[in-house]
Amino acid sequence: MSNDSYEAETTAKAAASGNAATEGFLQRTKKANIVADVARTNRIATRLVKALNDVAREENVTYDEYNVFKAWLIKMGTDGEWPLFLDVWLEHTIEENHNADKQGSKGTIEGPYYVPNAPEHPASSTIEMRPDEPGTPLRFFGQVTAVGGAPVKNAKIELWHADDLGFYSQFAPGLPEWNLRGTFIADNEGNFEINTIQPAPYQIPTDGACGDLIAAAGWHAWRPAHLHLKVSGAGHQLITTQLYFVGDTHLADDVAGAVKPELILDPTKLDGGKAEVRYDFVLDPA
Ligand code: MBD
Ligand code: FE
Repeated sequence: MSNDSYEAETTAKAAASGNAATEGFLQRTKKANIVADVARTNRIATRLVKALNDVAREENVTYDEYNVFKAWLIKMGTDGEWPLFLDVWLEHTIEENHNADKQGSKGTIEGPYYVPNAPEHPASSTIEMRPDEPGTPLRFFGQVTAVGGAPVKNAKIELWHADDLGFYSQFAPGLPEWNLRGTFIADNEGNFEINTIQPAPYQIPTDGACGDLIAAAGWHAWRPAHLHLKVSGAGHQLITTQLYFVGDTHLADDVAGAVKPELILDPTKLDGGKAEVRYDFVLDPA
């Protein structure tokens, strides 16, 4: 790859990726699905407002602190970082609620960088990447079955992940549109084999409102390296998940709280610096 595109990636700005995530979210969200249940809205909104006031009272929050908070919330909007903030610090609880009754594979959060309709490929394929894509080549393969063990014929595996510098295509400058994003159609037995590269540990943008909070509170911005997946099949429920890598420094302190023991891969190292790992997905009935 050219030095130009490296430079473009490393000059990625929080507001650019934040606003791209905000735009994508607004385009995909079906506002018609919102159910105006006044009693439920009343209960949840009342509890949220009370929680804020409890903290303000118990911590004796001053006007100076209140104004810093107000300015920070405004910045969150102008940086487009509401999706990032919510997906990092709240989505894991929503995901637990959503998948509580599932028997099949563990899910975890989607995060802010999913893009639908990535280019489709057959069961055994290489994901779109640059000719000299940096990183350890990874052969990721497995089978998609139903809870009872029956293969899910032609299951759909959507995979997206960061590159070796921790950047996502369409959210950092200088990357091809579908770099390290693809939709793979498993064979008649639900088998798939995807060639990609191992992503790098990932730091959420530090130069926007979320980064301001992290710095001010003395937290860190790291997520362990991860593959994002959506796996689905006819007659089955879609599962959104992520897979991590054994030994990663940030498995135990993911800023997004989205690691589960069932989601940690232990790839086999092969000759020539390559790695391979099997992961089978189990889908719940629709
Ligand atoms: C990511 O790549 C991610 O997966 C999450 C959850 C938040 C920010 C960036
Ligand atoms: Fe991610």
